[in-house]
Amino acid sequence: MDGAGCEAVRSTCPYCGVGCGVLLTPDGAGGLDVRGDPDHPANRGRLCSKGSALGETVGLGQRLLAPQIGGQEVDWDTALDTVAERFSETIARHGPDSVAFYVSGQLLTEDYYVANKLMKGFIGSANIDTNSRLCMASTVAGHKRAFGTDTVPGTYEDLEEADLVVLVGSNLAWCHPVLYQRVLAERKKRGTKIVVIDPRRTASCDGADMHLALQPGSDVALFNRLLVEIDRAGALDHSYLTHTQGLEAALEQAALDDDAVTGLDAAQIAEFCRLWIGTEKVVTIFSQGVNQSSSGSDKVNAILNCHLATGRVGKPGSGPLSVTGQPNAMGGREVGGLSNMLACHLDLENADHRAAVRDFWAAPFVPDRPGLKAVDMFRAVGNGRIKALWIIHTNPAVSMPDADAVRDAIAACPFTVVSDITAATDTARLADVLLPTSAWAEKDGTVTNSDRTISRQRAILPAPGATRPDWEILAEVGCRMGWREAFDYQSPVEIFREYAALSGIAGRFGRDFDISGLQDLGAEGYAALAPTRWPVSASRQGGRFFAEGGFYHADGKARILPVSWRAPAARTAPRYPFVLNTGRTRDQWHTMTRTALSPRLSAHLAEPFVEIHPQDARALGIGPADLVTLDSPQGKAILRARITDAVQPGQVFAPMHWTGETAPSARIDALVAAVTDPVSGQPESKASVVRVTRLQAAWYGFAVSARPMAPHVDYWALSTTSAGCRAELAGLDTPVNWEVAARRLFDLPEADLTSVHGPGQGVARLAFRENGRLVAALFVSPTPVAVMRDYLATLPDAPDQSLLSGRSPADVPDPGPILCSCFGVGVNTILAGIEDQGLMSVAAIGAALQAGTNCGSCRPELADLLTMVQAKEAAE
Ligand SMILES: Nc1nc2c(c(=O)[nH]1)N[C@H]1C(S)=C(S)[C@@H](COP(=O)(O)OP(=O)(O)OC[C@H]3O[C@@H](n4cnc5c(=O)[nH]c(N)nc54)[C@H](O)[C@@H]3O)O[C@H]1N2
Ligand SMILES: Nc1nc2c(c(=O)[nH]1)N[C@H]1C(S)=C(S)[C@@H](COP(=O)(O)OP(=O)(O)OC[C@H]3O[C@@H](n4cnc5c(=O)[nH]c(N)nc54)[C@H](O)[C@@H]3O)O[C@H]1N2
Ligand code: SF4
Ligand SMILES: [Mo]
Repeated sequence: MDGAGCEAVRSTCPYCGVGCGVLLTPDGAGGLDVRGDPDHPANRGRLCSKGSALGETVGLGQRLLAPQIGGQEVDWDTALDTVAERFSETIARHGPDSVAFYVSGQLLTEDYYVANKLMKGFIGSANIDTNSRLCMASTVAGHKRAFGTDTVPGTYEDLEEADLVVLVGSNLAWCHPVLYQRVLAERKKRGTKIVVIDPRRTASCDGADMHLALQPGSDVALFNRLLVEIDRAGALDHSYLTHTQGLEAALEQAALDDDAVTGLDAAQIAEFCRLWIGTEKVVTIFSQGVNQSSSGSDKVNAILNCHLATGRVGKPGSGPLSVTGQPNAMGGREVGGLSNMLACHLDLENADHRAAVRDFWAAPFVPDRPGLKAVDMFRAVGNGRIKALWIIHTNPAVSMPDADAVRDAIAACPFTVVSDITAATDTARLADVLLPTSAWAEKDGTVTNSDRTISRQRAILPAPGATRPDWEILAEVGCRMGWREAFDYQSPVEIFREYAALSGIAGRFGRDFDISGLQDLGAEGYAALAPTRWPVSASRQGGRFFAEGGFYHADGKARILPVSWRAPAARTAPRYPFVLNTGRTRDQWHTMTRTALSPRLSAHLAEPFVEIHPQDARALGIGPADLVTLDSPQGKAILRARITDAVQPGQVFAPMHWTGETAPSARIDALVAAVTDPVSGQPESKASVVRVTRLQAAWYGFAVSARPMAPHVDYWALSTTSAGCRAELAGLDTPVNWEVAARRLFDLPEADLTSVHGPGQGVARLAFRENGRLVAALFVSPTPVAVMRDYLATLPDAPDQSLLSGRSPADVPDPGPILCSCFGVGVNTILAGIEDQGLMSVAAIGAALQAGTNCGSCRPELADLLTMVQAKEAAE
């Protein structure tokens, strides 16, 4: 075991694209102790709340442990033979394009390589696409158009060198928290300036100098304005411009855009331009507010144009930095996971590239046209063109736009295989064949993070039950389809070596992705592989790209591309007057299959919600904690209203995380239109149109239980607590008998009941005991239930007389909603600290209450609370 301590194993966090190194130690009880790796260049020991809670998510309670066909457990031979036979049969009858793989930026590079080789080399179709289509496709397209290759020029160290960091459509504080901490640490030392460009005020704005709350989708107009101002200010870098072409046309086009569409005032735009132009060392970080747009590729190029025009590319402290979402989003792009690329940055359209890959793989045929991109792929599943589908490591029935239609398409597909770690997902429930895979802490491989650093993921826990790693399952199917020689891998290192050797061929074609320096890595070398930034070849090792030009278009020059602003595809109208923006919360990961297992992560925002401006809420008669219905032309959702001026009037924001498993009426992608960027095929997940109405619920409920609950009501949302689970409930009709309803909810036909009715019409409180021990409680009210939720969630430890009152006994103060998940510190505790102990800074809160002193992810929210209290005091 390499590194710190004799037992700790170095690995990589399986969540975001920051790619933090972790030190893992088994706790002896099936769990893991997780610490930040002080030697990993991405995080130097830091972790965010999600990384710190990894140990709470490795339990086996929800795991799928054996293959299933039609819901029945089978052995691996039966399952694998069935998959191989059905795919082979379908291909024989309907051709290779009648089958498809839909994979994930969370696969390890080795898994991805095998999936891509199987589809593009041997099945002979390019119908393999990945959830990176929903995530990074616009950046890939933008990079390729500008640079001739999909390459992030800079490195994370630029964040320490930059004097200005601009976040465009990135909530870095919540989505890449360790990078945000790196920027904040530097800001504290050197006063790095931060600008946030986002229609919504996010946690990332708390530490920022400027927040440009532009209109959704108007980024191109803003960056076109910046390009024009760069020219006007004489800030063009003429010597660097010799490495580029297209400036004149781009400037002409830019001048045609009217920056009024941003909705920002002219002074603010001017101030932003002045700051950007006047600061040589500027890093522009961009993410899903840019990519997930019907003009996503143009947004990317509008940003790259400004960096190219000023020569601020690949220099220490300056450059564009696309932050990748998933842990191996970058690796997937390198390995050719998208339906329009070959492995190692080789091009599907290039006959020489195709021939080289075909020869290297000894493959029968490499397709010469791109396969279906995600949205089109699921359309083809829906209309019957795709007849066999294999979904690996992703949950499209939740995360794809028009999710109800996608769910129906998967359900109707003649043959669907799903590889997952759990059967409890919206997608897995639709599978004909369900394949159990080993999870991150049980498997070996590599991932590449946002700054091209390849890190090892290392197995530390035994693979439970019959689970097997993804690469092995894919290779087994390849063998059984008749290509044993090509898929006879025994271990991930063999795959990695083959991949590295292929990248050498790409290098000889003059491609940038070349890791041939690692092609002779032995098992020991692979085991010990330290984080390594590519390229790794005889001529180059790591570093930045393009500081001296050297682009990958045939003439070696970058393209400054004329782009112009386009409004989002869906237009608001009297029937759908709101723009629906969607995204992430701090402590949940996508469809929650892992993070929702952690009580402390579940405590942060325990229920799906929609942010709505106070003015709009007032006009619609929506009060705090009301439930609202969102309708779009695609679908419908019920969510809790959070009234806040963080969103602009006419706009609402809802998280993407909730699913059929956790809150079936809150699957937000059911509302999102499947409109895509014409260049990248990436869906516009951030600008659908909706109608908002207050839900006229007859009753509201809050329930806690030591065991799983099975709600059957109009609205419910479940979350994990340290004692079991809790649920928010609501119904349109009041049950005739609350006792019957509660017993059914808790599945407690026999338990002893204590119940209190009133005070007031329709108020009921029911508590159930088994052997004298409290096991469940339900609180019902005709208005949203006001009880001390976080206190009650500690049941069964909660003393009962206080339980039925819904309040804690006087000597146990209610900590309020948990803000600091690492130390379980609640809002009320922090507020009391600020008011009673006079804590005046985030540091003082940390010193007195520990809040914010571990991962630091909650520091922006602590700062927000301080500002709120101070503003209140100032007003008094
Ligand atoms: N906690 C947490 N962290 C994560 C993830 C997670 O699930 N949970 N997922 C990971 C993944 S896969 C990804 S891709 C990243 C995503 O990371 P981010 O892109 O930072 O996250 P999002 O919340 O999707 O969107 C970012 C912001 O875009 C803004 N936005 C919407 N429309 C526009 C627009 O037109 N212009 C601009 N400028 N901004 C706009 C939204 O208001 C939102 O605040 O996060 C990664 N990290
Ligand atoms: N409205 C809206 N929709 C969005 C977005 C948005 O911002 N707004 N963001 C989009 C983006 S950027 C992304 S990246 C996607 C993410 O969306 P998804 O990829 O659908 O979300 P995850 O929950 O990460 O799904 C991963 C699945 O893999 C399973 N799994 C975990 N470990 C393993 C393993 O080792 N092997 C296998 N085979 N399975 C495993 C998990 O249990 C889970 O079911 O969502 C997209 N959808
Ligand atoms: S920032 Fe957090 S989620 Fe992202 S890799 Fe690091 S610890 Fe994991
Ligand atoms: Mo993503």
